Formats: sequence, structure tokens, C-alpha cells
Amino acid sequence: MSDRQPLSFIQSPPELGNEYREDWLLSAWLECALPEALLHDQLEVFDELGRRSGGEWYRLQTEDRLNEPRLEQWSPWGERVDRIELTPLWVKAKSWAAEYGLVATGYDDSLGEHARTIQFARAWLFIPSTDFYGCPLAMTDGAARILSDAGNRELAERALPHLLSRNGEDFWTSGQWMTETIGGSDVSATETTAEQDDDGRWRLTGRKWFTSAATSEMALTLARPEANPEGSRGLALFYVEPHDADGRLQNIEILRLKDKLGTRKLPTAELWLNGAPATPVAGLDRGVAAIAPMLNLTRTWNAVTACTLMRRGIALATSYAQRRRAFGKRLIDQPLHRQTLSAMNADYAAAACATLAMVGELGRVEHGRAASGPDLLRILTPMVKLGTARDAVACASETLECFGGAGYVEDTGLPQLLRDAQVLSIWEGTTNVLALDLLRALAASGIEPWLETMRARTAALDDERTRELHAIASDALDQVPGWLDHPADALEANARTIAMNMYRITALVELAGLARRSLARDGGEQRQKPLIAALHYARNRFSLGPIDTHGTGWSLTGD
Ligand code: UCC
Repeated sequence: MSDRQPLSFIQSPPELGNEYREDWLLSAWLECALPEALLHDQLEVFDELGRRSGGEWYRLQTEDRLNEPRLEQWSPWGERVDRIELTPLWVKAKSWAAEYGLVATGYDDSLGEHARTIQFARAWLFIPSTDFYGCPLAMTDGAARILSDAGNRELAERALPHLLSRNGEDFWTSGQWMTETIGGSDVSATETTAEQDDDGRWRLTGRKWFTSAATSEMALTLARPEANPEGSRGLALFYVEPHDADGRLQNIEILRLKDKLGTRKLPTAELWLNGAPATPVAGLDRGVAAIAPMLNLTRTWNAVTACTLMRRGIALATSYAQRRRAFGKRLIDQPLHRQTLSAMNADYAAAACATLAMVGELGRVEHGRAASGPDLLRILTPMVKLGTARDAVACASETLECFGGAGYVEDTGLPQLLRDAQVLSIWEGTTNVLALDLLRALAASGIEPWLETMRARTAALDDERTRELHAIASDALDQVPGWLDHPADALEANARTIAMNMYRITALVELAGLARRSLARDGGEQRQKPLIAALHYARNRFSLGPIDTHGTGWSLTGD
């Protein structure tokens, strides 16, 4: 018989509710951004997604925690098969993604310029409970955009019906095979070559070092046709179907699955292309420019994912704070803990508003309704991607801390939040690469498309209750032109600070704008939340980094 004392206390775990109804920021944004009738039509789906996200899917995700994809390279009889077995949650997630039109909705012309807002609102609820299934969806979205616009009718007719299918059986996802051993950032150095065989079929040879979601039915990739020059202009964009009609890989070997810090459900693989058949998508050069629409869309998904991970962390930490008692009180009733949760909420609200504003602009650009053509979106995309990614890592770290030691213990499922979030500032362009991309965009269009939009939106903060927000945003915007007035080297050395500053201003202005629009609508306490969040953000979280005009600190780097 045990002589242990009976346990006096067992902590109840955090729980999730209906993740649409509980996400006051998302619902406030949609109420202001969508026409009433359209929102009304969508509410049932949002509500269902919110319920499944916080209920059935979250439970399955928790049960799936220890599963990982598995690569079987050889059959028992010695045949090279290179089959990847996905985790049970990922198998189901593909059907759900198709059923809810998580890619197709963005291309539904009946929704007009709002198609993207509705698509990403749905994805918002799906992503945090499906262990980065958003990654293949992001690449699929990028492929659908490219194949819709590239003018290659044969490829469009073959792949688009699958990429935009709402039926799990017909739905295809797309890979994006870019990264090679020589670089994931400097893609212009791609070593994979493309040659035509005797039948005129293009065949690709080379090693793709980091291909996410290697189970996709198609992929877009870069290779250098023989005799083409070095650099990104000598690359071409190719379409590949990895498997033949019998499901066999076509001159492709899966060398291994990557042993990553996080996103471990994602079957990211190293591939050897050994004459893999491929089709040029849009000519035989300018490959980087040709794949750029895919990059910009996956960066949009990256930002959306960052926000949804912040929201998930906050939901769990809030639930825990309502249950956990320490020093005689629930955590939620303790002023310092409340302040911590408020800061997390304010950061989330700001990141979400910057992201949803970018998504709205994407919808306008795609439907020819954007005031500055594509220029504002081109500026927003790298800036919002890099800013939200870093906010998500900070928020995940704070989430773990809200749980004390339990946040550091694997079987609570919490450490995965931090490991997963860390990828957001690395893939699809690191913070530095994206900061330089922002400079590239500013060099092309000037700062005006962004600055004028931010000034106009700040001018609209004309309510007495938003006066303080107006003053803080105006003051910040006045500083911006001076940041860009430097020689090329100094500008480059300051690119990250400039990008983060512009992101913070965008986040503040968009959140303040939501506060203003919410106040203009009738209603009770719920309508006040964006204002409370905006004031908290402006007073406690908003700060701009200094631009270094004294030199670059290179002497500190060791060279
Ligand atoms: O593949 C990866 C894993 C996939 C995982 C998917 C996750 C989805 C997340 C969803 C969350 C759930 S990771 C791969 C990571 N690698 C990258 O993202 C690449 C990072 N590097 C860059 O972005 C660089 O800036 C490069 C490669 C684009 C730089 O290329 P270049 O060739 O050195 O630079 P250039 O010469 O400036 O650009 C070439 C052309 C130019 O156009 P033209 O030829 O007309 O002058 C640029 O204006 O490409 C154009 N361009 C762009 N256009 C470059 N970037 C862009 C852009 N972002 N938008 C439009």
C-alpha cells in the first residue's frame, strides 16, 4: 500500500472556446471592413470555424502532439519508394482546407475586393489548430496567383481547378522549391540546371535543400536553363509534378526530412532532382521576378500565421489566468499579471490590424480598386511580414512565461508555440532580407504611397477620444522622411530599424483607425475594446528605434 498523502491540488488545464466569438479584434475588424450583408452571409462559417478551432480541432491537435511525418525510403523488397507518411491531423486538415475554401475563397470573384479579407478571416481560425497546414496553403495560394496571371493556358487549365477545388479528393497543394545549399536568401545563385531532352522535354537537375510540404501534388521552382547567364535574370520559373499517374516520383529522390526546431508536422524535405520533368511557366528567364507574386503571398500568409499564433497564446494564457491561483488570488485578478496580458493583447491587436489592412489592400489591388495601384501593397508586404514575425516570437515567449514552469514542460504542448513561432522570422525572408526588400520597394515607388495613406488615415482620427492617438501618430509620421535621407550604406545599415519603425507606425495607425470606426458604430462595451487597445499600444508599447547617423558599428563585428 502506498504511504503517499492524497494529492490536495490538481491544476485544471487551459481551455479554448469559440475562437471566432472570443476574438474581439477579428470580429471588430470584419464588422467595419465588410458590407453588412456580406458579413451576415459569412457569419455562420466564421462561427463554425471558431467552434471547431477551439473544440474538435484543438483536441485532435493535442492528441496528435507526438506524431511526426515519416519518410519511408525503401520498400521491404528493396525498391526505392521515398514515401512520406503524414500525421493524422495533417491528413484531415487537407479536406477541411478544401471544404472551407481556404485558397478558393481568395479567387471567388463574387466576393469582389472583399475576397481576400474573407479568405484570411477563415484561415485565421483554421491555422492555429492545424499545426502549420497553412504553409502548404500559402504556397498553393501563391501558385494559384502565378498560374492565373502567367498566361500559360495549358498549365492554368491543368492545375487551377485542383488548386481552387473545394473538394478534398480533388484539391492539390503546391510546393515552392527555392532554397538550395548555396542559399535560401540569395536565390539568384541557384545551381539547379534545366536542359531539354531529345523529345524537347525540360529536365531539372540539382539539389533543393529545404522544400516545405514535400507531399504536394505540384511545385513551382527555379532552375537555370543551359547557356543562360548567372544571376536571377538567367533563372527560369518551372512547373513540376513530382509524381506520375501511378504515384511514383519522377526522377526525384527524397534524401531526408529536415530535423527542424519547430513546425515538425511539416514534411520539409531535401530533394535531389535527377532529370525531373518540368514545364516553363513564363518564358526562360527572369525567374526571381516571375516567382515574386508567390513570395509576396506566402509572406502575407506568414503575417496572418504570426497573428493567429499570438492570439492562440493569449487565449491559452487568459484561460489559465482565470483558473490558476497564486498568493491567494486568481492570476487574472492580480494587477501585474493583468497588465502583462493587456500588453500581449495590445500587441496582438496592433499586429492584427496591420495585417488585416494589408490583406484588405491585397483584395483592392487584385480587383483594380487600390488608390495607389500595387505600390502601397508592395511596401506593406515585407514590412508587415517582418514586424509580425518578431512580435509573434516575443508573444510566444511571454505566453510560456505566463504559465511559469508549466510553460517550459513539453507535455503541456506550450513549448511548441515558441518553437513554431521562431520560424516566422526566418522563412520567406529573414528580418534583414525583408528590410532590404522594403528598401527595394521604396526605391521603386518612393515613400509617398505609404506616407500619404498613413497621413490620410491619421487625419481621420477626428474624434475627441482619439485625439491622443492622432497626436502620437502625426508626430511619428513627421520623423519618417528624415530616416531615408542617407547615403546608400547608411541607409542599408539602418534598414531594419526603418522597417520596424514603419511597421509600428502602420500598426498604430490601423488600430487607431479601427478604434475610430468602432466608436462611430452604435454599441456597447465591445465597441470600446479597439480604443482601449489602441491607447494601451500607443502609451505603453509603441516606440521607434533610433536611426544611427554616426557610423555603422562595423568595427564591433570582429572583422
Ligand atoms: O521556400 C521556402 C520555404 C517555403 C515555405 C513556405 C512558407 C509559407 C509561410 C506561410 C505560413 C504558414 S523559404 C525560401 C525563403 N527564401 C526567400 O523568401 C527569398 C529571400 N530572398 C529575397 O527575397 C531576395 O530579396 C531575392 C531572392 C528576391 C533577391 O533576388 P535578386 O535577384 O538578388 O534581387 P533583384 O535583382 O532585386 O530582384 C530580381 C527581380 C527584380 O525585378 P526586375 O527583374 O523586373 O528588375 C525585382 O524587382 O525580382 C523582383 N523582386 C520582386 N518583385 C524581388 N523581390 C520582389 C518582391 N518581393 N516583389 C516583387
